[in-house]
Amino acid sequence: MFTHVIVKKPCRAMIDGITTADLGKPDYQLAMKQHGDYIQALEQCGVQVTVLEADEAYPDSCFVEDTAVLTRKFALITNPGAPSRKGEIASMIPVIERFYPKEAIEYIQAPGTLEGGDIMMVGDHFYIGISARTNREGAQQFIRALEKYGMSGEMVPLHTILHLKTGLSYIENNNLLISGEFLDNPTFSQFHHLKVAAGEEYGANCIWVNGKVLVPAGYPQTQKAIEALGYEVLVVDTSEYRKIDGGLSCLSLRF
Ligand code: CIR
Repeated sequence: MFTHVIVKKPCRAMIDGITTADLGKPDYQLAMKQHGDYIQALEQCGVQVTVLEADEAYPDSCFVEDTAVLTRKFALITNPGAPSRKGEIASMIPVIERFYPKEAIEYIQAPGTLEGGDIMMVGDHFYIGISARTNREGAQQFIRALEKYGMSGEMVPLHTILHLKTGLSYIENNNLLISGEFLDNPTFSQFHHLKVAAGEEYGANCIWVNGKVLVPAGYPQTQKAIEALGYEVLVVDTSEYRKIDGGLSCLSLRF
């Protein structure tokens, strides 16, 4: 169960966030409204939401998931692989220190890089995507930290997608939303697969929060498949974040 969530409001500069999508620039006002709806959905899941003010210096800073990995035993401050995002860490450290004692905060050190979007938690085991943003050195540092606290991690090389959780979401009870390059990956064969339908790939990024699942608006087959398993689904529109390669998981840290 999660008790806390941290989010950061999008800044006006978000319209210049890093993107590979060809969907045009985000509408900032609509993004703000969607952010408010996202917070409301999280509150419905019974968590206390800490809302950080926008940081105009960093266009992608609303995607707080990439700056830290919050486990039940320790916090990891990352070193984002995207050069324009490295500076986001500085303002997150004091926030994480409100929730974790200093001796339970670990850091990814250069040349290691790691972004939280590449980390998928399954109990005390963590899958780590090796991507354009997270390198093997960063993953090894994280695995060493996990082992220090009696947990474990393993690497999953990525081929085409941005982050591990762009294409995979663990929604507990052995259920895994899975798409694209992961479908035939034996690493995930022990999970019950919910295959994301062709054309709904963006819907693979959902979040489980205390028994409910937040699903992006506009992915009806994915939504139905999750509901069919008995989950209560909360639909949240993230259209403006999709334009800068962001989704539901990227917008929060859940712990
Ligand atoms: C970026 O490219 O870094 C942002 N525009 C999107 C980050 C998405 N974060 C995530 O999947 N965890």
